[in-house]
Amino acid sequence: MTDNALQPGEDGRHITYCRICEALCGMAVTVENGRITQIEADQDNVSSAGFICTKGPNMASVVYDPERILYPMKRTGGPGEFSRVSWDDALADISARLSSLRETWGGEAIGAYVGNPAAFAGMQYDWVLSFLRSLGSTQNYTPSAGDISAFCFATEAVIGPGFTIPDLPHCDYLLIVGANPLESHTSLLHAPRIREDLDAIAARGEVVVVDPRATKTAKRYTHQSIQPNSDVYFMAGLLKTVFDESLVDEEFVAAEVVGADELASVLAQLSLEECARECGVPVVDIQRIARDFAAHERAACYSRLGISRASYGALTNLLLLALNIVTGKFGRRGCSFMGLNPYLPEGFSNRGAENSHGKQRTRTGNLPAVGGHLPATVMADEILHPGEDRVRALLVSAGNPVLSFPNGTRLEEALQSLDLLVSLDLYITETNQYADYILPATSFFERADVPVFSITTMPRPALHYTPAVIEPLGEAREEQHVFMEISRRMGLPNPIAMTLLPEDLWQEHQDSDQLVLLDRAIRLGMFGDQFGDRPGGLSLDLARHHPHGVPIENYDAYQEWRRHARHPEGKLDLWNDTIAGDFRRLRDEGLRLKPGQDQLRLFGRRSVRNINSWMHNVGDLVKGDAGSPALYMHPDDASARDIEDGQLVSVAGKHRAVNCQVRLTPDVVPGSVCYPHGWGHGGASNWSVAKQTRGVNINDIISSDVEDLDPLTGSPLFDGFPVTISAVSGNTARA
Ligand SMILES: Nc1nc2c(c(=O)[nH]1)N[C@H]1C(S)=C(S)[C@@H](COP(=O)(O)OP(=O)(O)OC[C@H]3O[C@@H](n4cnc5c(=O)[nH]c(N)nc54)[C@H](O)[C@@H]3O)O[C@H]1N2
Ligand SMILES: Nc1nc2c(c(=O)[nH]1)N[C@H]1C(S)=C(S)[C@@H](COP(=O)(O)OP(=O)(O)OC[C@H]3O[C@@H](n4cnc5c(=O)[nH]c(N)nc54)[C@H](O)[C@@H]3O)O[C@H]1N2
Ligand code: SF4
Ligand SMILES: [Mo]
Repeated sequence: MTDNALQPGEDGRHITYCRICEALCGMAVTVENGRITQIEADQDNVSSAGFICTKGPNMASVVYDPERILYPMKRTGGPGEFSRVSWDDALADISARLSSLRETWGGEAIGAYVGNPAAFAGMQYDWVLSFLRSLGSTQNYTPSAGDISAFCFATEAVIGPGFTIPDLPHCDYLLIVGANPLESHTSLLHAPRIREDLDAIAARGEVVVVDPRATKTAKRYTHQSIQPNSDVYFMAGLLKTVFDESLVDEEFVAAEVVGADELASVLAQLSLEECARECGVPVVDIQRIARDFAAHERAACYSRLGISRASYGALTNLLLLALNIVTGKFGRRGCSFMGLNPYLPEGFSNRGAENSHGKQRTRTGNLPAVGGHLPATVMADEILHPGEDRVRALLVSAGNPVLSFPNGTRLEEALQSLDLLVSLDLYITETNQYADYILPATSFFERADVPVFSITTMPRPALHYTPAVIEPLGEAREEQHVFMEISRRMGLPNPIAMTLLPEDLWQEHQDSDQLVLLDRAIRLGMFGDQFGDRPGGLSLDLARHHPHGVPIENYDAYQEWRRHARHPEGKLDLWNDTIAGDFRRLRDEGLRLKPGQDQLRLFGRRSVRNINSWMHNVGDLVKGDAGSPALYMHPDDASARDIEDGQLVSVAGKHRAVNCQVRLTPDVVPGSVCYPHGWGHGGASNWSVAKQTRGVNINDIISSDVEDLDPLTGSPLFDGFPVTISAVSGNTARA
């Protein structure tokens, strides 16, 4: 029996890939008596070639966790008190209640929050949006404001929706600002063998890592320290140097760019000294990095979370993209370029499309949706704020916003005020303990998949298809089938057909699920087999016969952005009124949340042994220090406060405080402290192992007050929030 011919649950060695994070590492999974008994790296996966991290093999402990929810559950008592119901009863009641709420209050009464793991379940973000659209609702919340909104704001403004990525295989100088790919395994960039990529770039030239902490990535390459929440000044300083020292690629700018003059003229109003003072990077270092960057023909600047959840996160992302563009390091070999989207139809063009930013806004705080995603930062307010059009029912899939966003306590209050809360998850969590229904989702081993979003972030694109490795446990069901069934019972079109097909085909595809429709999209896409007209072209059938992945080669990747360019003449557009307005805000207000005299800037971190809030119930992943995160603090800041290593301290934000243990380390820049998110398990969640860990919920002390958010995205200040640290007597590490 060949590797890929196994049926789900059949004994043997199944080839698949991990979907915990964006690396999508190839896996070889042994199934015996229908159960997963071993998970190893797939040595032949065309992308990960034998790499796997510690979380991947531990996923079996999630699949078979005795605390996993395997049957539909209805709440029959207080938080966390559930009893088993049938799928039919659950779906009948949910559909009827949604229909009745919609009839009484209109579609806007129904909202959704779709969390991080949905990024690896086909097009879940898109078809949930379609589902809401079919109801007449715009209440679509995701973690984007804590993650990609700033990035997406910039890309959509300058080019059009899509993802720009560095050309790792050909780049000689990589400037990484605010990302830690050796521990996060990359984000908005699919490169499972990132360490080898970065080592090769460093051997050819240089990798510079701008980070307030000497992370694993920073330590391995050239580290440039910076103050949290100040990158807007750092990026402005780099660009200013580029303009002042004539490092602009004039030919490229003349041919492809509009708005560079406007950008140059606002930057002229800032001095390099001011930039250096604000970000803590000396003028000479800003100049050196700008010159080195410009001097390398094949250079790229890449960034992720570190610059995105800042007071000017959106503007910073725009400046970063502008740096790549005005130096001519865009759409060229070895530089930054737009990732391929093989699911778009052949001949696709985005010319003349409108920028969606700000077209939709929250009722409370007037914050914009970015790419159709509203900021979860104000979701609690949107539920609690009185009014005819408030959200009264919420569907939560693959998310735990009570822990992942600020002011979880207010969200808990809001969730309890809803008429209907439905969750699709693997566990009873801090969020869905309040649900009326918890519907059991499949783990990724229990479903077939193709990477839809990730493929657009691959410098070396490849199509990976995986069948399910095992049958769903208990009565677990795929999210797509649950949403399709609710739509059917409510008399609404199939949300997946709505996402992938023109309206005249919806009826015909009322029962088609996403694999069928994604196959159709890929076959009609620029590399597709065109249903036989282009033999050898892509189809899921082809991918099915190549379980280690099908590389997509022989095309000019660097020109992909032209299909996505919104500008009527296909230009890269660096200027608009929103950007001008944000520069005025910077000039008039500066950094609003600067720390006071005795305050420090709190920022976050990720470690290889955990993922956001949800693998903490796996004993092996939370042993020792891994289950007891500490507040990193510089020894100078500690001695100024009479704080010793290992001591319990209070970390006070604007409204609340938490207590945690301090670890002194010179790795964090003086003036800052560092603590990870996703901890503080409690309430009536059924994560008994996770509840024994000693981490606290750091989001308790970060503000979601509207005046503390980036007005262009609604992003909270996850990195750089001013906090006051003081010693606590006593010996418990729990707040
Ligand atoms: N302070 C601070 N806060 C942050 C961040 C930070 O850096 N600092 N990071 C932010 C970022 S980048 C993100 S993406 C968010 C994450 O925010 P969320 O997406 O809200 O939270 P997760 O912890 O990823 O929760 C995922 C949930 O999905 C469940 N789950 C796992 N697999 C599946 C599946 O296949 N199907 C279903 N239906 N459920 C599944 C898990 O049990 C868990 O309950 O957190 C944000 N919050
Ligand atoms: N092991 C593991 N992997 C993960 C996750 C996880 O929880 N655990 N989460 C996944 C998710 S949801 C995401 S979105 C990605 C994120 O992927 P990354 O963005 O690569 O992950 P982070 O470790 O948050 O990296 C952000 C870096 O920015 C730095 N930083 C903080 N503040 C600032 C600042 O003001 N300026 C600058 N220049 N740098 C700053 C931090 O010190 C950190 O090193 O990771 C994914 N991968
Ligand atoms: S890096 Fe780890 S968690 Fe991420 S895809 Fe690979 S094995 Fe899974
Ligand atoms: Mo994320």
